[in-house]
Amino acid sequence: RAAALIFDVDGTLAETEELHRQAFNDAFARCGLDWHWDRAGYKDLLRVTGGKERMRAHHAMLHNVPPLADEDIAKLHRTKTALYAALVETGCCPLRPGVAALLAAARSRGQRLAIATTTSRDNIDALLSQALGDRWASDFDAIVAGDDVRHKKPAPDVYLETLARLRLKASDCVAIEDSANGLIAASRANIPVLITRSMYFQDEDFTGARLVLDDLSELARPA
Ligand code: XBP
Ligand code: MG
Repeated sequence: RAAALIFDVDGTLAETEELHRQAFNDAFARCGLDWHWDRAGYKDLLRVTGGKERMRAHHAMLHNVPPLADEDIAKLHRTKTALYAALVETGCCPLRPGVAALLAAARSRGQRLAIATTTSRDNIDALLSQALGDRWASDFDAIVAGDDVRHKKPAPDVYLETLARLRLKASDCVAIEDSANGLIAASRANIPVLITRSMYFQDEDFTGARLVLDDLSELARPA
């Protein structure tokens, strides 16, 4: 049995990407950009992890457009983050099946819990306060967000930082992820990976994962 479970957030704990997409599109409109990300385009853009990085990547593909300064990207991202929080706070994004039960079962077995994500601490807080209550963070021994580390997934940084904060060896943990980028990040940190397939990553290559599930309800069943 693993000493700790390390959870990705977007796609793993909840199907958040449609809310991220909506928040991006609303932020573009508010900031006077004529960008619009449809589902198919967003699926491709998800290869680039991190909202700021994703907008940069999109801008880099456009022709004959004025340059975007880092502060423009930062402002867009602040706008997007506020819009995302407002969406999440409506309560429209529950935890995925089996997540709450797995968290509870892990706690009762004495397993430690951690979060290793590309998104921001504000976004995790918006989602988990809504789903688990204001004191949600006290159940987690390490919470590492995208901007806490130098390189986002698929780099291993966020997982290495999580292991350092937990003071555990990689082989004593299990990472729970929904994307190939997440699988690569955890694998580069030598952490075994369990995949829970999400909406945008149904057809990803999950070679190297220990287990691939459609959702976590299977695991959370009482033994
Ligand atoms: C998800 C991401 C994030 C979100 C947007 O990664 O790549 O960029 O799409 O969030 P993970 P931000 O599943 O590892 O959390 O705009 O805050 O980056
Ligand atoms: Mg994810």
